Amino acid sequence: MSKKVKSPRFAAASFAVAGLALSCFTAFTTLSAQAAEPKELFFYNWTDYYPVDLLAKFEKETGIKVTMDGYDSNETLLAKLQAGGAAYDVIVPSQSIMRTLINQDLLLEIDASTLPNFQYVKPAFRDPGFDPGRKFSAPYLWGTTGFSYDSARVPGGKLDESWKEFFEPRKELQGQLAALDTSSSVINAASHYLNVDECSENPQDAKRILELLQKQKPFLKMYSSDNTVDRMASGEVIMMQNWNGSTARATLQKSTIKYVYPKEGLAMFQDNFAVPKSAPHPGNAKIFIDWMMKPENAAAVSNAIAYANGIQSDKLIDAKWRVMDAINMPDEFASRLRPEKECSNKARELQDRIWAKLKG
Ligand code: N2P
Repeated sequence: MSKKVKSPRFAAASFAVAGLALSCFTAFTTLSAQAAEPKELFFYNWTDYYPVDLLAKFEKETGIKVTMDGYDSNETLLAKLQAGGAAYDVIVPSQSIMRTLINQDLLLEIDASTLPNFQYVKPAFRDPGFDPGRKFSAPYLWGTTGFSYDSARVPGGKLDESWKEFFEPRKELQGQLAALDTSSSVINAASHYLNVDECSENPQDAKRILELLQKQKPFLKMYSSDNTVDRMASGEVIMMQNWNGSTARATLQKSTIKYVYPKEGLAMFQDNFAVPKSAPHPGNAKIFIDWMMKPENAAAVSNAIAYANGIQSDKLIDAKWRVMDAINMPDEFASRLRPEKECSNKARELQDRIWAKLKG
């Protein structure tokens, strides 16, 4: 009864009321000044991370037509932007690549806190360490990356709350599991299991991670970050590394599916809207980002795809999610959450090498 959807503990900031009134005025003039842009928007987002019917609502209300394209990792997003030439208006980076995007001058300053609907942002999401003052981003969804399994198909109906079940699977489950095809998610989980820093620059740590993953690989049916709801719900696999939202949706179709918060720790991500410097329609991007901070629109996303958002919209969230452990994390698991960190270039290169060797 006392369980609640938790907000990640990002640094909170107090909000000056006088500043807010001024900000709204600035935002209004900025938004109207850009009315001359063609009414289109290119949205580059994580796969299966935005309900299509909500896009239709946005198009109807604003007349701006949205084209949405998908990716499965921050690595892919970063590489696309670094390569240049990508024409996206709104992107969805996690906190773990925000500083890199800002430092490499890849983001447009949007001053999200001056947009009218910023008033609805939860205090814990207003002034995060990765983007002080929300100059470059607005909050979208947050969640965790654990693993899920079908309790009807495992021996004894229960697995331990440990990454051991996933990385060193029991005989009965070998060949019946999948890992995400998102290098940082796989490496983060392996690091947590081995108790090494996920941003380690030490080649010895990298070696241990690679060995663990190489030993696990023959037991995997696949690496895939697509179709994460249906793969579990259809029974194609018995266990898989999974995001909490995908698991929750699968659980609606098959109630025996469980989500595990491994005792060794699991990644917590906070995803954000941002606008690349190269965006062809920055004005439309701001209109979209502002529209998404309206509680009813943020809640529509959470209700459709089952991730918590950073907007004051808890009252609008469907009861069915509020009773599900994957979304409504039991209190005792809070200490297991590991907010995704921003790794150094050296650590990232090491991770790229692990991944290339594993997949090669
Ligand atoms: C779900 C995407 C989860 C986003 N398809 C993780 N940052």
